[in-house]
Amino acid sequence: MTLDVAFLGYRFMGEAHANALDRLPMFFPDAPDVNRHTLIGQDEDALTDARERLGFDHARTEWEDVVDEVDVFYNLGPNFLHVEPSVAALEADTHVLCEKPLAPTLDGAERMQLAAEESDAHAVAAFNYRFVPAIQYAKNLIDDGELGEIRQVRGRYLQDWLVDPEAPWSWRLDEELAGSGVLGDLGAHTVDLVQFLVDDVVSVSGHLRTFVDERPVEEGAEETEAVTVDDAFSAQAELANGAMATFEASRFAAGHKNDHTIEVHGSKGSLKFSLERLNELEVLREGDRGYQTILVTDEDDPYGEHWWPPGHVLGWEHTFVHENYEFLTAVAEDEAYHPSFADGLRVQEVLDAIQESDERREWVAVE
Ligand code: SOE
Repeated sequence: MTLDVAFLGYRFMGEAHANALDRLPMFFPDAPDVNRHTLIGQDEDALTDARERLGFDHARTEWEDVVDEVDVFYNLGPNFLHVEPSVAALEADTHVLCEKPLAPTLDGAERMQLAAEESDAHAVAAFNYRFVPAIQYAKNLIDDGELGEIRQVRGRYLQDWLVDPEAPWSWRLDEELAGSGVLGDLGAHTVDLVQFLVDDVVSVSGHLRTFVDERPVEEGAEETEAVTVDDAFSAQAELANGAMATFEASRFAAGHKNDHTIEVHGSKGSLKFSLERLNELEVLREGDRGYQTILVTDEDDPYGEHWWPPGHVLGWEHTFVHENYEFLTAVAEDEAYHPSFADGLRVQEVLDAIQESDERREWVAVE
């Protein structure tokens, strides 16, 4: 089976997913064949260049003309373009993969999930970090009861690209366009991982801050634009299994480029994962006096047989290869796939509750 695909977006996420499609035939030869049908974007010059570079047959500026012409629609655009194109594609029974956060607002995410329920197509939320081999190894340990009853989880995601007050404004800093700031951009990943690894978040107490509320419209410009989203957030949470969780994310954490960390403590042991050392998992089992570092690159580790000999490590881009392999296989074989729009909505409900809790200055239950 050959799947015709369209991408909306050709920048960071467009490149990450195009690179993943390039890798599949060599390393995952049983993946379905993909035909890069149409690339969608607004800026005609950049689009023409990207069409060639990313290997698409056609380039179009209107997503409305494309969503029912292909088998699979990748929504890799900015957050404000997540809802309408994804809903239209699902109404045409076109399979959708949409980047995170699912939508700028809870309302938008609910509309997307409703469209997913009414469609015959797959509706998939792109949380690529579920596909880190060490994260899947951690999930297996937790599910097998190796850590016992899980009592505490700590997740944080730190970047530093906004520390400089002169760093220019972008759509990511605007509430209308992005929905929220670091909460949706980075917090969404951590909330998804905690819900994937341990359990659903059922109530939260959140705190959001904006440190710099105006930025130059572009590098070096005098003119400024308001920043209307959060620069950093922290939250404490209760999970459905009774565990305590804490979340933290920032784009102001000087020295941290892409530092995503999860720690889990159970009645029989603990684990630690850091995206900066993504081939490793630190595990402490009952009776151990310290953490042991496991290199998750063996042939029988998740996705290990597809890549290099043990110890020949993988990187950030491989998470997208694994994600695309699972997604396209689920589409071709009509199998269930997670994370789905329902999982994405569940994350959005948590993000919304964190924002509401900050506004109300009290704990909020996740509906
Ligand atoms: C930018 O903050 C960003 O690219 C996020 O949007 C991604 O989701 C994350 O994986 C890396 O950082």
